[in-house]
Amino acid sequence: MADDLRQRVATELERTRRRSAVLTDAVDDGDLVKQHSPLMSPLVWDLAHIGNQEELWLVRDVGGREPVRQDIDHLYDAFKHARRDRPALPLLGPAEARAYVAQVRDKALDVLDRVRLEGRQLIDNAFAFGMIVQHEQQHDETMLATHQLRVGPAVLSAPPPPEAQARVGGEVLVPAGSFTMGTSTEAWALDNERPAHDVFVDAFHIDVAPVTNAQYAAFADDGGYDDERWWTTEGWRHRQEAGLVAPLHWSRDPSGWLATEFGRTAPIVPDAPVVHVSFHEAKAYATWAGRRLPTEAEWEKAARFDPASGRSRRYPWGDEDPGPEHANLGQRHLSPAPVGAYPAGASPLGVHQLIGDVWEWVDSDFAAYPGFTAFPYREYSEVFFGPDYKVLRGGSFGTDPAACRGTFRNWDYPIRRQIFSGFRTARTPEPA
Ligand code: AVJ
Ligand code: FE
Repeated sequence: MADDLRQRVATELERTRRRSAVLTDAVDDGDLVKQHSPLMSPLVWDLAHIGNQEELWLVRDVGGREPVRQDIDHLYDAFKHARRDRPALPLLGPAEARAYVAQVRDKALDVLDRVRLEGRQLIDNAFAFGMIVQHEQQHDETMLATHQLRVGPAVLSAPPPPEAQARVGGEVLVPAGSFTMGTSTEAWALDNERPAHDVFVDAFHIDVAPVTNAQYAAFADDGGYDDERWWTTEGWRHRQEAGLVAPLHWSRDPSGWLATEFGRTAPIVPDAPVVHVSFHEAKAYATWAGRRLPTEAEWEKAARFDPASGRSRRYPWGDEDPGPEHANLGQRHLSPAPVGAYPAGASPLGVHQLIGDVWEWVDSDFAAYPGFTAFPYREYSEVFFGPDYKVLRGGSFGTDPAACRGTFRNWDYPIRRQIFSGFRTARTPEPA
């Protein structure tokens, strides 16, 4: 049992490192140390930060071993230096960073071989390894967003996403009632997903699919960006200051809207979910459409609640881990898939593509669930709770299955859109 678990963890660490290598080997040293956007770290920072976190958590904490490079801890502490300031730090260079992460990995695997995985230590130690896998995957998604901002010829490639297999659209009614939100049993769930708790949710309608490029283009083409009525006060101020006219990476062409993805420019795919919109843009679209964004509880109920059994599932399709038939995850493709491409991933109420494709903004601040306790450290989630951050749910095409669950919560500032962010809309039924 313990050896099985050791093998699974080693496989996950290895698989995840291959992804980090793809993202950092695809570009030359100049591109690794360069800042592609003030919103992002140089890729070489993410790489060494991945190693430093693994050193802190697995080598020093779980393993009780001597530090490998205590002298560099401060350079890779995300709270010490803002992303925009990181290129000026005396960072490890590409070759040094690669050697460092490999050295840390050797030690972490040695810790994994010897660590106790029984009883209470099973939970704590296995979680530490699971958390490190998720942490690396999260930074891999961040590095993928950096690649999206990089200017120059394409260096990443992947097969196109599957085509639509079913015609999906419109909305479904989710009946009023309580459901279980969050989890107390999911082994790798982070502190902010815990504990499981019952939430009563009034009846609501929710879109069967994320808002598509064609739908979003209709808003832009209708002058949505120039009409203050659709925007919140804060959203309108940001739209004015930032000069927003379309999603990030869109451009206007006589033939219509184009989008640039990982160095390739092509007409927008009409029936694929819109990506690279901020919370403010998502909310303005919803208001223009006579609708609203779902709350976080509504989103999770639509994603997990099974009316037949009354229980919440791990994923919309059931309790099985995600497979390629369920959802567009893990950088298997380099763009969201058209709506209707994943009928096997739909929820019992018939809501599609809740997991994968695009992170979905919900109209909720990032807040603690009742009974929350910070684990393993306050800086993972607790310091971000409050009105500054909005929640995103469901994961994107760039999110690995290890870092994506029906309960997984992401968060960001409402102005951010360099992440793979989209949305779907909802509405409250009219009183009978
Ligand atoms: C959960 C994606 C908001 O990238 O800031 C990475 C994840 N935390 N290292 C982030 C994270 C620490 C986090 N997000
Ligand atoms: Fe990190």
